[in-house]
Amino acid sequence: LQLDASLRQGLTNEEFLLYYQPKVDLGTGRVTGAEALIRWQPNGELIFPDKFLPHAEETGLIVPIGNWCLKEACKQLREWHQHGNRINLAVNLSAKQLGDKDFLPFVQSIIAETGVDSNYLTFELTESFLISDVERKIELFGKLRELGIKLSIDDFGTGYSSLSYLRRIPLDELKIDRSFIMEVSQNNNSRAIVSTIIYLAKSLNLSTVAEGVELHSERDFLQQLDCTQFQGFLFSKAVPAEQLSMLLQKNH
Ligand code: G
Ligand code: G
Ligand code: MN
Ligand code: NA
Repeated sequence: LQLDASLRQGLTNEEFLLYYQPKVDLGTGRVTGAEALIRWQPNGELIFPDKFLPHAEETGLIVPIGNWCLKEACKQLREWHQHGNRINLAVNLSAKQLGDKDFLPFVQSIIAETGVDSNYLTFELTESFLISDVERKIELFGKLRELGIKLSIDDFGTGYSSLSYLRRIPLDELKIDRSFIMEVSQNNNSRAIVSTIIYLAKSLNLSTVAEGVELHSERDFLQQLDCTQFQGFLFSKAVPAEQLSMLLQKNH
């Protein structure tokens, strides 16, 4: 397939890059972290992941692409830390990446090679991860956490899994899906769902990140509920590494 060949070429020609969306602490208003988001720039034009990740996921190319992202993210995080910006960085993982036998040794080798402090790394997983092979994953998650890596559930509340995994899987964070945040100003049900997720997370000792915050009213609502952090256009969209560095300067 055409797209397949282009993506492979993209890897060899280093056409992928990472953008970073700031994560803002709702208590202090400071940028305490960021989420790495892949972009593809084959010929000047910036292509967003919805145009190529579903295909990469289908063909398995997500494994080398996702592994590239992880390594690039670790290099960048190490650089920020060297410049005194001790932020956290979240990386999205695909189920196929995590299912790869060599994933754990790969993570270990990246940490060793880049010299990154893995206590500042978060892996974002979707609920679909937790449908199959749960025992094996609990073991793997335990090993990742021994490395200091935090585990977060992305798009929380939109998947098909039951809540029972929350009892069994070692987690650190829930990310509340943008679809709920979008509606908190107009919809009582969305407000109830968001406050219940935050209450649930607190009871389980998990931190919470609200996604897609665009309005002051949304941020104020989340702050009242003691949500930990937010991401969204209200503060910033995803930006290139140099621009995130500038946002971090304003932190000081
Ligand atoms: O900002 P944006 O359009 O990039 O993000 C779209 C979605 O693409 C994200 O919600 C995320 O789930 C997915 N995504 C972005 N970067 C990566 C990545 O490096 N790996 C994986 N598996 N998914 C990613
Ligand atoms: O990891 P994930 O699926 O959540 O990626 C976030 C996606 O949501 C990206 O496509 C990103 O561009 C988008 N996004 C991030 N913040 C906002 C926001 O405040 N509003 C909207 N509409 N989209 C956002
Ligand atoms: Mn994410
Ligand atoms: Na998300």
